[in-house]
Amino acid sequence: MRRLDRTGEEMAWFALQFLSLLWAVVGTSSRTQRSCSVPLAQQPLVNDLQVLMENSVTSSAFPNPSILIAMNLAGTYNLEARKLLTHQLMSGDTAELTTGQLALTIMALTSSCRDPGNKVSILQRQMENWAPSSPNAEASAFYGPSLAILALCQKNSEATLPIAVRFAKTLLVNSSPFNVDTGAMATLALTCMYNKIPVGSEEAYRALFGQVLKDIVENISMRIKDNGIIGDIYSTGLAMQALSATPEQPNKEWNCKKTMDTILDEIKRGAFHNPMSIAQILPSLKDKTYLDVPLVTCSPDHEVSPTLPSHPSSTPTSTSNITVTYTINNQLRGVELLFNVTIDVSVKSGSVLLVVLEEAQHKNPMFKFETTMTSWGLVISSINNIAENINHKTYWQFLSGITPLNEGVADYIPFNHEHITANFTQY
Ligand code: B12
Ligand SMILES: *[C@@H]1O[C@H](CO)[C@@H](O)[C@H](O)[C@H]1NC(C)=O
Ligand SMILES: *[C@@H]1O[C@H](CO)[C@@H](O)[C@H](O)[C@H]1NC(C)=O
Ligand SMILES: *[C@@H]1O[C@H](CO)[C@@H](O)[C@H](O)[C@H]1NC(C)=O
Ligand SMILES: *[C@@H]1O[C@H](CO)[C@@H](O)[C@H](O)[C@H]1NC(C)=O
Repeated sequence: MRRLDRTGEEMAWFALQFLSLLWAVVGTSSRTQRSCSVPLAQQPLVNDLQVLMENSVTSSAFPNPSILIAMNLAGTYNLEARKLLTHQLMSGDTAELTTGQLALTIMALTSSCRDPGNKVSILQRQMENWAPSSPNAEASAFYGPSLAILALCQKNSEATLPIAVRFAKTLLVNSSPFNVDTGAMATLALTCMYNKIPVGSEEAYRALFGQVLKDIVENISMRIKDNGIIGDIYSTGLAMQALSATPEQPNKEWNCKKTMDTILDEIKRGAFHNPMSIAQILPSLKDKTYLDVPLVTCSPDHEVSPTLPSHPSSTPTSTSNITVTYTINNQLRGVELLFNVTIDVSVKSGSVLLVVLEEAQHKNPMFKFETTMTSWGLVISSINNIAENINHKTYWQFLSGITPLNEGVADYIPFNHEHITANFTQY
């Protein structure tokens, strides 16, 4: 019996190998040799990260489509979480979503082998009416539309062609400062379109997409630092996807292994604990890109158990307090409302910045603030009655000294005597 089982297993294994070989030959458009893999010895680290992300899914949490995409691309461990999140996204109200969120939801449902139904036609209509807010819109204004073109391309590339052409031409003439996250997402979207234009049919379209891809990839490549980080550590995952999928290579060759090694070091350092940050890095750690979303196969009995993660509670219960200097500064709105005030607050060492804000608010009502929930967690949307405004492109930017923070208030841990400023500014 046992022998027979083994033979069956082996045959299945060989069949699988053969299939994946075939897949590799057929599906060359999204697979490339440019990718690099996580060394075997480091895989438990990546498993732990995935478990951390999957365990953030609860019935009360903000349903985050990026997490479902990452989970499905990586191969889900926690099938309950997958089921719950898929259900939440299936039954969520489409009308409340932005273009980018709708696109992510479509890709998430596709990655769970669900039919996104009329969500696709709704998104298509939104994109047919899309125009950048101004001729020189800030780069990040293209992030959501990039997601939309990627999702639509995967569903119906032919109908998406005119939309994508308009999008590409708009990108070509835009001259606002380059943004790595946005450039990476635009690269994935236009690579999908590029790959789906039949060779020889419409050379002009291929040339257009190729040209824009070349420009963006060159800009991404200029943001590669000596240690391999592309932009900052939180844009690197998306940039890796872009560089490994694009048909247009940058002039300067990208050392994928160096990038991978530094990211693994950052993971060890604990830099990726926010579930959304994991969702954006995990595909690259698993040698996948968002272009693989339509290729996910869903077999219900495919459950993988990771080696149980050992999570030593890395929060030493320190009793010492630190002092943080906190300034709120509005030089932008309402002549009679301008303020620039500073307070010193004492918080337990190891507290996140949000605790500093709460303590400041408690000590002086002028520091009162409001938050909004997003896929990355809490955003500070208003301080001292001055609120961010999309139409005015205003927001509260957080800085340490004069350097903008690269994490939000619920993740960033201030050090003793740090000077944090919340500055009301424009993007
Ligand atoms: C556009 C953008 C912004 C815009 C958002 C408004 C707008 N115009 O749409 C603005 C300029 C306001 C912004 C602000 C900040 N951002 Co920002 N932002 C982005 C970007 C490029 C795209 C987000 C997007 O459109 N997603 C697509 C839609 C469909 O998804 P969504 O979930 O609905 O998007 C919302 C959230 O992403 C949210 N958001 C944007 N940034 C941040 C940051 C934090 C900490 C939180 C909690 C939420 C949040 O705003 C989006 C629109 O509502 C991402 C890049 C990325 N890789 O995700 C960075 C990114 C999310 N931002 C980041 C950061 C650090 C910030 C700031 C903390 C910077 C600072 N020093 O002040 C502030 C937030 C401060 C605060 N008040 O709490 C980091 C987060 C990294 C991390 N580990 O937390 C990212 C990943 C950029 C990066 N590579 O470093 N951001
Ligand atoms: C990228 O860089 C080139 C010049 O190197 C520039 O012309 C182009 O507008 C930049 N931006 C984008 C989004 O490609
Ligand atoms: C705000 O106050 C700080 C000191 O409290 C000062 O250094 C800074 O120049 C002020 N900024 C403005 C714009 O007034
Ligand atoms: C230490 O920080 C906590 C908040 O984290 C605060 O409530 C407490 O008052 C502080 N202790 C001192 C001595 O300042
Ligand atoms: C704060 O915001 C104002 C208004 O946008 C801007 O002029 C100033 O340079 C900003 N300060 C810092 C330190 O970024």
